[in-house]
Amino acid sequence: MSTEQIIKIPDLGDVDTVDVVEILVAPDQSVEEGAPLLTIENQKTAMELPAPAAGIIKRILVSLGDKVSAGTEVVVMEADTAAQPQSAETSEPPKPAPEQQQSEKTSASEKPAASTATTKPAATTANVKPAPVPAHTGQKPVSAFASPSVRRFARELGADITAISGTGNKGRILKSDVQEWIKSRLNSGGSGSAFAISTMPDIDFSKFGEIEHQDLSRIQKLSGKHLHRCWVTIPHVTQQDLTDITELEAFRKSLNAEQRDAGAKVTLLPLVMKAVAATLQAYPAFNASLTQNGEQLILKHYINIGVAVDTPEGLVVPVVRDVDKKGIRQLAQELAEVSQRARDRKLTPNDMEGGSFTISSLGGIGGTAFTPIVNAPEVAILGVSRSSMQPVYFNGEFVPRLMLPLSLSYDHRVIDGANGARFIVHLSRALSDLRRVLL
Ligand code: CAO
Repeated sequence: MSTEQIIKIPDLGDVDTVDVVEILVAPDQSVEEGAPLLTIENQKTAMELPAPAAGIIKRILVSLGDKVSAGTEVVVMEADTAAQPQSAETSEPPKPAPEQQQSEKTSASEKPAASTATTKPAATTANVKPAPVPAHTGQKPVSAFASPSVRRFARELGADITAISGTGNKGRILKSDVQEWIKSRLNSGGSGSAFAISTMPDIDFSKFGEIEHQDLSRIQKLSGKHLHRCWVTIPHVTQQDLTDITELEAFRKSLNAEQRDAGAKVTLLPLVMKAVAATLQAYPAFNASLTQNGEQLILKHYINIGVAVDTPEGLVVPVVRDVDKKGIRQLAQELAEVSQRARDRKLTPNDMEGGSFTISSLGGIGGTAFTPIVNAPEVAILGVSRSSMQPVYFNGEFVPRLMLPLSLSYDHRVIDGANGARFIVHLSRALSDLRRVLL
């Protein structure tokens, strides 16, 4: 047997009006006796309005944010009279939430009267009956098992209470569960989608064989955080090219032959820096930063190139300033000096700031291509791999040419693919014929 009941806001004591801050049920949903229907709240207190009996919700008569007072009709339900509990005197008193046990004084008389059309929640949070674990109705439970104070806490932090697993008695969600949930979301950068990044599980590798622990260096820890942030926040595209540096290498060798005993040896890198500077002048968006609101580009009228230097402590990126204004010998000298200071751990913070573009050269080591990570707030980075002699089809025959692999990564929010390709083609031409740098 079933009867339709209109649930009203009970006597609120001294309080005139309260806000409806949560609607915890939906039409056609089955509820158990005592299941929370709404959360109502004013400045001082929050409370749940429990179902007076088991039954099915027919209509919700209020909306979120509505102001309600004693006697306001809020929910219509069809109560299953066969399932109604025993009288208030004989039923178990409501259990306080674990975090409220110290202060609560509950009594059987505070239990909502199931046989009346209106129901009377207690006037303070301390007296609120906890919501039962949702019944297995086959419907997605709208309600989570948490006290009003925990719900309020979750709401204030923007946490989705229905997504939180409770570790309290019978799965009750505690304040600490909300805090843990927020913490894990912050760590994972979770977006709430099914593809949110979860943290790596802590694996006991000793199960599979002998292991040892090694501390990361201070530089590795610092650069690791920076690289991670760059990788997850910048949509990267890497454009590859292979450029003919046969003439450039001949020029480099002649430069070094000229200055056998004086000055720093000219490696490929100063020549690449010079060609990059000319290309940045032709494509200023690559020598820029995105404003924090993502709505403007800050174009820099200086060309300061950071150079990734491999040191025993880890990767550092000292900056060579005004590359466009300096000659190749001076750049070679500065590069040799700054990379030595990097390896001697003598760089100052000033040496590493103010870069507008970065070059990472692994050519002295080897490899054919890689994906350099954009060094934010810059928007592009050039990776240089090892040059090698390759057969190139030219004028009807294969000729041996020295080919240099380039890998240009850029921030796709700022640079589109066509400009990425134009930049690398321009750079490639400048490296193939350094006279173009003068244009
Ligand atoms: N192809 C072929 N040979 C190359 C080359 C290339 N692309 N680049 C350099 N070489 C050669 C040099 O000419 C030199 O040869 P010789 O001794 O015969 O003249 C040799 O390799 C060593 O050069 P180098 O690497 O010491 O000098 P450099 O000016 O090219 O680079 C520096 C300086 C500081 C960039 C480099 O030493 C370095 O640390 N590279 C690693 C950067 C890095 O770790 N990047 C990764 C970042 S992401 O984790």
